[in-house]
Amino acid sequence: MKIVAVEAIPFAIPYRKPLRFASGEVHTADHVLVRVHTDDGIVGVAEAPPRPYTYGETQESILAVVGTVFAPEVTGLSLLEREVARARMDRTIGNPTAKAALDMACWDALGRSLDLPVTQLLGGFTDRMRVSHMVGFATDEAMVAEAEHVRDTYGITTFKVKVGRRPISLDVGACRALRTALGPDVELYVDGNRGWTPSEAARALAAMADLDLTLSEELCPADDVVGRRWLTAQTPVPTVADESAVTPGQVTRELLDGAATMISIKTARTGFSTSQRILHQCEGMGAEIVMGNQIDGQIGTACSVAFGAAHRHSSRRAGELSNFLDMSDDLLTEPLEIHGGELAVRPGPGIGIEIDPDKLAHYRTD
Ligand code: MUC
Ligand code: MG
Repeated sequence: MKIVAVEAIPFAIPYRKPLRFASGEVHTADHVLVRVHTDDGIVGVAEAPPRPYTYGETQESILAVVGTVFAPEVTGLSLLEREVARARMDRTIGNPTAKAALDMACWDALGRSLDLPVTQLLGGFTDRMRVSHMVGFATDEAMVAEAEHVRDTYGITTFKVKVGRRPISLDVGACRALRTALGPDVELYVDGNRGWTPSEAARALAAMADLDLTLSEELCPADDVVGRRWLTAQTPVPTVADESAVTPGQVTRELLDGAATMISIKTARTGFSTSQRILHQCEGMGAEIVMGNQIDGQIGTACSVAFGAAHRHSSRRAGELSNFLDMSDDLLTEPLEIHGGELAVRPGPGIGIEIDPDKLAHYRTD
């Protein structure tokens, strides 16, 4: 169970339809595949999605930090020394998706070594999650058509609508069009990716008061310290901290400040080890959580559902597990499938996925 090598492989898979949101847009999944090799021939895998507009990482920076800093720090450790690996990686500030991918690849290798699914090692609560679909910026008609297609094809009835545009009336109109078209039985919530000021956010939420929004995520920047508290104190819609709550310390700050009432957990940025800390922290503080999506491919989505389904607290709400549907292809031998609005955890040891060598050879860019 000793780590003997770590590989970081860049790849690029185009999106059929780009995702647009207030802080950026994604046209290509230019991710990094991280592979951890052990002395007994086990290989654990995970992927890191660079999100420069959220964390400052790029594909090149992930390759560099894994190759030159993290790989030497974890090589020689046992897969059971995950706390040592985490402590060593934490000497380096930032780089959340690079650290997370390495952490999850180690868990995958551990599961494969023990011939047990990671989801059972983490908690084994259930074997599936309801899926929430993210609708990016487009015309009202295109956003409605996408949501209807996803509902009719995959049975998904929970939608996160990207907001944060200027003028705010664009987003208010889109949310109203979605509610009108989809009816009262679907769940709608919004994510602003820091696009609005607190006063714009307050006006927009007031204008949408009749739309039965269940959550409002990251409507304005974390540095709007007083404004976020002011907003959270006045809105009856729970406020979710996403990119403002990437570390356990930031989670504490957001919740104790009254800047947010709920937390989005993304395994793509906190792996399994730190996500589990944040999950327990939120449970202890009485804060609900959402399993978020870092615009993950199928590898990242398999990680997210393995984690989300493993715990009661993370499996209560629909998880954001459908962004991979917009990719033109992926690297797995067996694609993930959403049926009846649910995604099942992959059976099998580790995360339960296998990389198709031909697809990797085709899409790798090194
Ligand atoms: C989300 O929930 O914000 C968009 C940017 C990012 O960092 O994650 C996505 C989805
Ligand atoms: Mg978000």
